[in-house]
Amino acid sequence: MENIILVIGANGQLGSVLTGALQEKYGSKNVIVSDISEQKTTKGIFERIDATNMDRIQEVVSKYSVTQIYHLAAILSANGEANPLKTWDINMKTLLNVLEVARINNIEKVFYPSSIAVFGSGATQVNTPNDAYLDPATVYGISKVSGENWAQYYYLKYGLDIRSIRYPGIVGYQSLPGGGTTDYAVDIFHKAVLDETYTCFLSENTTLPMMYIDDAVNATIALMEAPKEAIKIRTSYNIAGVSFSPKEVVSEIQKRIPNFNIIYAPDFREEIAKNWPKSIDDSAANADWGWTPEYNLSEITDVMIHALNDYYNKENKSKKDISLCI
Ligand code: AKB
Repeated sequence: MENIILVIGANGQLGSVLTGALQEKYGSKNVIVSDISEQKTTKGIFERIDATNMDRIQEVVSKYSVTQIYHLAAILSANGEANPLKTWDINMKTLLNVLEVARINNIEKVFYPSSIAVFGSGATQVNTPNDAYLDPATVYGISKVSGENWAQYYYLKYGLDIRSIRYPGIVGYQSLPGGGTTDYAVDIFHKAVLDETYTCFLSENTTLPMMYIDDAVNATIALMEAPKEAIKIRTSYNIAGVSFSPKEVVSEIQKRIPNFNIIYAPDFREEIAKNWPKSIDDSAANADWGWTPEYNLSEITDVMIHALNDYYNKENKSKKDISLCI
């Protein structure tokens, strides 16, 4: 049977790059691109979906005889704190709608993104294990812990083949993140390339797990393509890339742009970050489906500065156009 993939939330930071990779792998005609906002970054078949509306998901699934769903829509950690009840409502309603549509339509596979935000002060912060105690301090984290458990419930109760990854902060030049605690690690490169001072909302020594976007995309596709019997964890897999602090990024940037300047003005996101791991134990992902990252901080810095220089030099673009630069 041919794979027909529906990507929900395809305009987001990960979605816009992952969708392109899926189109390349499975063919554009087999990937249905969807988002609550109009088509932005990717070409191909587009359907506007507000995932809080189950009937609309069902309509698109029926129209294209969808066999796989990647559900990427969510409100992230920092934005989520501005309106906790709305965040809970949207993050949970969209997931439950996807799970129900998947169950009713015998969807072959579902992908659900979780996050390092599931961890809180009860987890060891260095090399945080997959099965650490989960006591998140943000509503986004609470929704992801619940989502992981709902994923496992649908797997155990209905046999739905749902797979999940706990992403660290994602760094990429192709798209901007929206409302997360790790967003600084993208914003900083834009400011550096534009010769502007960056005001950082985290403290200089706040270390967080991060990952280059190509690694995140590769991990997602590797997990989804692994044989079913290899998937032993049905809540969510830890995956690690590289851990760094703002100070360490600055030092890498200054090797390439010596005049780059940063000011530290930590805000509420510092408190969120302080509760998250500094590094991640991803040995289960490695053992079960062969996960290994490729990019270290120096390589990430090279590729970000190179690509953003090209981007800004080319057409005198402004930062708000960045999502169009793939
Ligand atoms: C965020 O900062 O909220 C996200 C995440 C780690 O899930 N990037």
